[in-house]
Amino acid sequence: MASVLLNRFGVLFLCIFPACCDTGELLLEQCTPSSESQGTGCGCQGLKRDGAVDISDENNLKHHDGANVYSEKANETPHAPEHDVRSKLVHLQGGWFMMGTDDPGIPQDGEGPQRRVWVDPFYIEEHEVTNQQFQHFTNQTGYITEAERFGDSFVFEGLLNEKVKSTLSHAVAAAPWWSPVKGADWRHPEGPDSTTKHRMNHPVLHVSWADTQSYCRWAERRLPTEAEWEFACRGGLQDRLYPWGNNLMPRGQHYANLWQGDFPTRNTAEDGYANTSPVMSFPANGFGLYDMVGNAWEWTADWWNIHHNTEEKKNPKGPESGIDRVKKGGSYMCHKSYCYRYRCAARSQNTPDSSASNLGFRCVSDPDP
Ligand SMILES: *[C@@H]1O[C@H](CO)[C@@H](O)[C@H](O)[C@H]1NC(C)=O
Ligand SMILES: [Ca+2]
Ligand SMILES: [Ca+2]
Repeated sequence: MASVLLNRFGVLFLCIFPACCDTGELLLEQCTPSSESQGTGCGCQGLKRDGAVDISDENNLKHHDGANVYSEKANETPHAPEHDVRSKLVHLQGGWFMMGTDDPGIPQDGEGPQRRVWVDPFYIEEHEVTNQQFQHFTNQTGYITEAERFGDSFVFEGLLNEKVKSTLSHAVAAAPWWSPVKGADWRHPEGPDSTTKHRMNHPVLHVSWADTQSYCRWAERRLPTEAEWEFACRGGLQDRLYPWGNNLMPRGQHYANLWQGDFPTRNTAEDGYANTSPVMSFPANGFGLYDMVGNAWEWTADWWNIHHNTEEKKNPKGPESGIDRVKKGGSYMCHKSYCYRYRCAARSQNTPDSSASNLGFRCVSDPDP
């Protein structure tokens, strides 16, 4: 049975895994952000939906299943090139690699210990799913995202205009720069007055974990496991912080869309972008993959858990159950001072129904049988 909890930020949320709720220790670790994580946290963990909203496991959305039944009368642009419809896939050989780190930037995120992990060969999309691609999917299927059903989504306040700001009811206490904005969704990333018209090649945002499942299934793909994502991020390098090495800015160049300046008040956008950037605006890693760190956070398939050991693992899929799903890579909002998570070993989490103005995804595919 589900139980409703009030966390210390005064945000109601539903714990659908009583084993977690019933254990004080687990509750502290998994159901509320730890106090230490605030200093370095994105505050993203505070993005819980109000208990008053029908916060739910995926099954509670069953009455919306009509939207998930893909329309036979597809409204597809007849001659859209395949790479506009779905991203190009890059083939990765897989194999053994060292996952995680023994020198964790944010130890309480469970970045360590470093461990030997095997991943089978797979294909991964070369860039984050774009607005254009997501629109193609919704045009064809009539799919309605969870943020559209809930009627709101989290937006970084620094991107809101005064009109929208004046309508805000409350922010997340631990992360006041996040506001639930009515009418914010993937088509309206900064609220009802905003549009993606000039950002069709930017990563789609405000997608929940269930939304990513629907998209990837439609694309005949799936979300990467955390291990696959991290293998892809590392681009064939060993024991490096970033997809390109250990130096954040080789030859003084920006290699990812991150935050420069002082978070959350001053974004100098020295890298060219205060918000998201068009995908592939920064150099690819050794595997030819773009924006693995920065631009939008990326959902993975795994449940969140911070306890790992050094035991060798083959194709790990994370815990069987959990409260939050793992996201990887950091976003355009990450600055070293508070969200040093634009590293391959870094990780963070959100409840699967969360959606926000810095969270997207990409899909992977298994080799043909
Ligand atoms: C989706 O449909 C709209 C309205 O018919 C159209 O303007 C748009 O180009 C379509 N987008 C894609 C990617 O097919
Ligand atoms: Ca930037
Ligand atoms: Ca990214």
